[in-house]
Amino acid sequence: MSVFTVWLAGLACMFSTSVLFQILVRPCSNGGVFFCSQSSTKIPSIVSKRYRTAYHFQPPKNWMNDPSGPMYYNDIYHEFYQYNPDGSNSPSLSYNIVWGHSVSTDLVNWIGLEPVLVPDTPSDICGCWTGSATILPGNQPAITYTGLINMEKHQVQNIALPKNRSDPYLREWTKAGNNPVIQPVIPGLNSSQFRDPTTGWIGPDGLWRIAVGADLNGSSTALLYKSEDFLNWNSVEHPLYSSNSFDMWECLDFFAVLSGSNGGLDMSSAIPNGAKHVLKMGMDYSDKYMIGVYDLKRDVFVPDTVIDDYRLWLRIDYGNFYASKSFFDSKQGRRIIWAWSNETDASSDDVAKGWAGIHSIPRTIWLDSDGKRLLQWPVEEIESLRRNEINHQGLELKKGDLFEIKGIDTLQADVEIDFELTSIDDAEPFDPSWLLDAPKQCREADASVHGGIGPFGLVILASDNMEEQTVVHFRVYKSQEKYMILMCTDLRRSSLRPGLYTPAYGGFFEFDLEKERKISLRTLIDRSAVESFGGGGRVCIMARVYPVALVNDDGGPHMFAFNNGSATVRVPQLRAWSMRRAQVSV
Ligand code: DQQ
Repeated sequence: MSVFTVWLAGLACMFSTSVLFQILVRPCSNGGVFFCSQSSTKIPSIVSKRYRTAYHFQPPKNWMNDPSGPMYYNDIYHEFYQYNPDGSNSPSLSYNIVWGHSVSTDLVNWIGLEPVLVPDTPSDICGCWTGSATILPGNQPAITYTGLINMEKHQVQNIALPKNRSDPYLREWTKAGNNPVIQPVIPGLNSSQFRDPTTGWIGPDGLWRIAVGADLNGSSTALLYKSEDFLNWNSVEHPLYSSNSFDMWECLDFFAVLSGSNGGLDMSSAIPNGAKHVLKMGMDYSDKYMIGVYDLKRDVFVPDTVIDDYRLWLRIDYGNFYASKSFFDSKQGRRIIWAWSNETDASSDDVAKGWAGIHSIPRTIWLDSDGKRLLQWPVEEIESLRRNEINHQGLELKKGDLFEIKGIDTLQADVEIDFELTSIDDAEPFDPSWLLDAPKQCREADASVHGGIGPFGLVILASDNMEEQTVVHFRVYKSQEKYMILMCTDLRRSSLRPGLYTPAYGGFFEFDLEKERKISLRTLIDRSAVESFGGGGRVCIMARVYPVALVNDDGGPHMFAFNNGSATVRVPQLRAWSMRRAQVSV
């Protein structure tokens, strides 16, 4: 089937198709190889409703950061979040931050409620920071959270319980009378780096446990605490896990997973034999994780592999995705994770816009059948927003080809595309040192650089003249016995607007191309949010973009599938939908 390069006409410069491609992906901007003309595009104000996401969660106004204590309780999903009630900037050093609250029955449409935790007691007087929720026996929900107790940022751990469990929305919460339930009294513990208690789990001795991230003698440590009643806590002499690779881990998450099953496990119940455990940690503004076992005798987490250099640790998401938190969804028997995605405009822009921060789409998360990495996929409920399906089959993308995807709302879309490799002989050699810095590889081998197999992928949110474009693409390399796929989301030409953070994000995943020739890509486009899932959710990349074309173009920005590698790539199936607006925090 032939592929159309639809915007040949109207371009100032005429080259052959493959060179044309380079013009299109390296347009009239810094670093571009081919220059057509300087941009004369007028940059409109960033204060435009068009940048506000339509189906990613955000409160009606102001600043939001970490998801805190997500849970499913009595038929309702609860989304708590770090919220600044006073404005759309990060409150200075997060002083006075509160727990915002929204509820949903479907993880798509949300009702905004009043904050549940505000700084009003000595144990949280300067801020109610991140924490978790646990469903205790007798269907009793409990929140564990960090309180900031003074301007020196000293941190303690607190408990809160619902005031009235028969209120279906759990609108009011009572702080425990014995707060703080945990103080930073361990020798060597830095009391200003001691926070974000996890969801509780029960050990074989019937006692509850939680972990708290801390800087202990300069090492990042998951401190372990035990309790009989969830109200009175004792520190355990040894940590759950610690590493000297970094000084502090934020927003720890500890959960069990079963290899070969995408079902979730409830940490409030006994974990079946053979389950693996995951320790997730926030560091350096990225969420990393280790897979291992929970040694019940020693009460420690033992990673399957210990890697000294944390740059090589696996990441939940390789983009703008931080402070993620997971929970067990007893309704569907799955584990769900979501995270904060910060704005990447200037903080003065956030003040002007009056809002800042969104949450990723809730994702089901599970362990791959080889036990080596987590897989993620948007919860199926999000598909209820799909409309106007378009479907293309049997496309063939030769080197330099672009295929325009038309007939859907390119600002609010869900795109699923399979790229089938016709041959794997052209794969270029893989250099293991690239694993240390995949974004660098995305910058150097970007979409305009011809490869053996790839780059191929999607160009989205592209302006009429292609000066602006966001590119999500893959490239295939051959390592000794396996194939390594690089997935990138390249924002470097995403906007003509000055003052934005526009990196190229990237991550690698192993893929058995001898067995499976199709590499899938799913991209959720939601105005200023671009959330992509590569290779069936092996690498996920969340990104924020502010194209001028999103405000200026009446016809809407363009979307293309492309290939710029020597090997022809087939697209056996391309399905895309417009996405309806969800009711978020009404
Ligand atoms: N944000 C919270 C902290 C957490 C940090 C404060 C991570 O509890 O460590 O808003 O983004």
